[in-house]
This record gives sequence, structure tokens and C-alpha cells, in this order.
Amino acid sequence: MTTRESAGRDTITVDHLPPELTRALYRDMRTARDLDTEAIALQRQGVFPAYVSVRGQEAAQVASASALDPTRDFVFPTYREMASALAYGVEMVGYMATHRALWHGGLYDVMASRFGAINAVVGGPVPHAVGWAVGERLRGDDGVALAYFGDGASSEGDVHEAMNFAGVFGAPVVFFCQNNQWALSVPNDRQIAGGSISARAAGYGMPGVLVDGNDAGAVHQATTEAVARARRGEGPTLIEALTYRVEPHSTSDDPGRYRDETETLRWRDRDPLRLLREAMLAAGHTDEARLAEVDAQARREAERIRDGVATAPEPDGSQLFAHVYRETTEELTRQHRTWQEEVEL
Ligand SMILES: Cc1ncc(C[n+]2csc(CCOP(=O)(O)OP(=O)(O)O)c2C)c(N)n1
Repeated sequence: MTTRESAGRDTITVDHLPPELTRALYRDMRTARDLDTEAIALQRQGVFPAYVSVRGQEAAQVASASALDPTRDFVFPTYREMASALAYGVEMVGYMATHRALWHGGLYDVMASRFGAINAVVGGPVPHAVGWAVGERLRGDDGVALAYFGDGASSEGDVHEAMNFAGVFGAPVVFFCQNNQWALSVPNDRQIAGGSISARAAGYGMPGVLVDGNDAGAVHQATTEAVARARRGEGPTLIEALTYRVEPHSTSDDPGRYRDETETLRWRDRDPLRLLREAMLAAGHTDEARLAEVDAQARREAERIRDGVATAPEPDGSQLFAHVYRETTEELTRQHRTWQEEVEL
């Protein structure tokens, strides 16, 4: 059983996993790491107004998203799930364009990707996931919703209501909490009174699983089991992946004002990418030469996405009015006309 202490181990093992799986996890985690670095640079260059780093959370994100079926399931992310999007197969130039604030939902097709738009309302996407999951069952389909949220979001009423509803109605949802130990400047001990977030699951009548969020194999296994359970019609699961936010909350934050950065250094050392790399070498899943090749490919892919985002054309401003309602209102039509007149001046 994973505990808060064992989730801080310095080595992991992948001996029990298929080598193709660990190689795919490594490739996506490596690409996400490089893309994250590029994204921070784009913010510094003024291309992105702001950015939220996923560094240190790549195992939690890539290994959970890759346990899903992108043709059947649906992901409800927050603002920090770039690595999940990448692993799920979302078109990343369009996804990252959201950070350029060109268009509120990015430039990718949310419905076709089955990966929701970036959502900055803390806890907000969690009830959406339950709604979608209940709808899926009413349609007679077997898709599973996965809702990402943070330790801070776990204190929101929305998350309680979503879990309670899902527990009572047996909705096919995986509640995936990335406990990165900080909700902006608020630490875990101001968020959790009962020892862990996963312990709350009992009150909702669902299994609660605490997993080392920096152990890609363990995250993948826990998520695969939760998805299978939901698909079999046995209801929701709450997974708490214990990890750490090693970067500032966002590019606008200064964590030195509220936390002891020597603890951050310890977690930087528990780098999920390094842990996976060492475990793969130890298990004979790869060798240094193959890893060097994957690293080079990941770098090229991150650069391709960066260049695509930086040069993406701005969408036509009239799209502002296109997706507000299925059928537009008189007021919106009036505003659209006014906007048109102003741009034509
Ligand atoms: C409903 C709501 N309340 C407050 C905020 C301001 N806010 C933005 S991020 C954040 C912290 C969220 O922490 P957590 O859920 O742990 O996620 P993390 O950012 O650590 O991934 C807060 C309070 C918000 N965006 N939405």
C-alpha cells in the first residue's frame, strides 16, 4: 500500500510492465518536459501572457492519460494538463495556442479530441465530467470520464458535489487528483484534515487510491484499474497521485515568498523522468543509445510545436460570437453587428 512516506522513495521499478509501455511513457514525458521549457521561454518572450508549468508532474499526467481510450473516453482538464493532452494525442499546436489567448478554447477540436478546453475555474471541470459520464450511460455507451483536479480544488464544493453525485449514481468517472502539495500559496496541511484526499472516497462509496505520482508505472496501473472498473459499470474511483509542484504556480508567481525552497530541491531530485529512465535501464527496457535517440526526437517535436504556436495565425475575430449559444440571441446578433461596423471603420 502506498503511504505519503513511501510516495517519496528515491527509486521506482518497472520490472512488471511491458517495455513498449515504459518506452511510450518515457517518450511522452520527455517531449512534455521539453515543451514545458519552451512554453516558459515563450512567456518570457511575450508570446504567452502567462503559463503554468507541469514540470515534475509529467508521470502523473502522461501515465494517467495513456490509460484511457481516446476514441471512447473524455478528459476534463484544468489549466495544468499539457502533458496529459500530449499523451492523449491532442493536436498540440492548437492546444498550446490557448496560452496565446488567441481564442478562449485554443485552436483544436475539443469534441473530436475528446479532451476538454483549458479551464481556470478551480474544481469547475469536475462536475462537468460527472454530467458527461451520466449522459454516456444514458446513451448506452461505455466511455469513461477522467476529471483532473488539484489538492486545492479538493476543498471546493463543486468537487464534493461531483463525487457525491457520482457515488450515488455509480457514474463511470475517474477522479484524478494531482496532489502537488501546494494550492498556489496554500499548503496541504491547510487543505486536508483527515490524512489524505484519497481517504475521503469512503464517504462517497468509492475506492480511494493513493499512488506515488512520480512513479509512472504505478500511476498507469492505478488508472488502468480505475478505468476498467468504471467501464464494467462498477462506478467511480478517486485516485490521489502524490507529487510536487517544483516550479512557481504560474509564471506570475514567486514561491520564495511562501515556501521553503530546500523542500522544492528535494522534489526536483525526485524527478519522475529520471526515476523512469533509471528504472527502464535497470529492467533492460532500453539502453543509453536508444534513450539518446528518443531525447533528440522529443526535442525536435517540442521545437516543432513551439514554432507552430508562435506563428499560428490569429483567428477571425467574428468567431467571438460563434460558439456562445447553439442558436444566437438578438442581443448577440446586435453586438456582432456593432463589432463588424467597428472593424470595418
Ligand atoms: C473557483 C476559483 N477559485 C479561486 C481561483 C484562484 N486560483 C487559481 S489557481 C488556484 C490554486 C489551485 O490549486 P490546486 O487545485 O491545488 O491546483 P494546482 O494549481 O496546484 O495545479 C486558485 C485558488 C480560481 N481560479 N477559481
